[in-house]
Amino acid sequence: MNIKQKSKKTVFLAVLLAAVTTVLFLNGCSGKKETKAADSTYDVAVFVPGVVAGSPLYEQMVAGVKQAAADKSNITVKVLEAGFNQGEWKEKLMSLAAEKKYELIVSENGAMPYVALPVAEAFPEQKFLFVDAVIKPQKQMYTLLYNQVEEGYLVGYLGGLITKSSMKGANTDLKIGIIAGQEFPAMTQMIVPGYKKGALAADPRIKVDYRVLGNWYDANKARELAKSMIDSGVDVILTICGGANQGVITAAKESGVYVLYFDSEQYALAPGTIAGCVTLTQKEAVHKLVLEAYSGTLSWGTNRIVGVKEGYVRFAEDNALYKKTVPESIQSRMREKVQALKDGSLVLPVPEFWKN
Ligand code: RBF
Repeated sequence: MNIKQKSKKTVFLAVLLAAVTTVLFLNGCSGKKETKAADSTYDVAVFVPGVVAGSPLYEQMVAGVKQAAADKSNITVKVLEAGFNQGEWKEKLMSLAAEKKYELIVSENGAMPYVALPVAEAFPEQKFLFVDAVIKPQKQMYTLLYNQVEEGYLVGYLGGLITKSSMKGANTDLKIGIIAGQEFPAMTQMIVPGYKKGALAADPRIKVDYRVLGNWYDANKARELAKSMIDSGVDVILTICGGANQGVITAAKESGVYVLYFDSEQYALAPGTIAGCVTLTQKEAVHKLVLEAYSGTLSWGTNRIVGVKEGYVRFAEDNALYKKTVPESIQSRMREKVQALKDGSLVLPVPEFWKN
């Protein structure tokens, strides 16, 4: 190769290198859209505000997204457990959105739409699906809120019927309990008031002992708390403290009293101890909503509130373990209440605060 040929080759290589660099650079700049066109995936991130294991609604949310991904081969799922330090959630959500990889971020609990507001502002293309939550219409968000007044009422009524019954574990005190992981608006304005109302519908003399654990994971502390309630005469406890629920179940089992379980059907965790489960069809809801978001039919900026009538809040009354634990006289009164909520002869609206 002579000098002329050599320099020709150098120029050619330089031009080629410049062209390749330009293409790579443009691809990098154009970001998500171009990459998406190339890989045509629909990427969903599930932001878990806590950990999945032991938290009934988080488990259902993840299962619902995974079911959507099983239906559509180009839906991908990443699950991010943001942990129990709530002060870190905003930053973690911001980082997730900053990846600009996910068409949809799915999360759950009443605090999350508010945590996400500044993130939505910073990333106006990012879409969010929040379940078990509500916020004023925001065009990047869809929220689904369950009527937890009804949900609390059904277990409160059952607790009331049990504490005044002659069931093996029921004492003569008319006292039932509720243990919450932490105090938050849905707890104080829907769940606890619903629970109390249900209990009083069973017998107006019933007292409700409401305690707050202070976290969603400490089963030992939950066990002690439950034990002290039981010692003071409580014979039925509604447990809503995520991974710490196990401690409440242990204390109840040891003392031969009853547990009411929230959000999912879990009689098998402690047959004979778990006397009633009220469930939310969150897995199905998330599955359906993710598919709608995927196909472009989800109407962003919508807030939906759903309850017993719409089939989203259910009392798990067909389970053999429930039928074995609770006498038929109580089962039939539960059926009547469920029917009353279905046919509208009993109306338990969510407070105005939630209706944006
Ligand atoms: N529920 C859980 O089961 N596990 C949790 O870790 C958990 N963390 C929560 C954190 C916040 C800030 C809020 C508002 C709620 C949390 N919940 C948790 C409650 C959950 O969203 C739901 O309200 C209850 O499970 C009752 O349906």
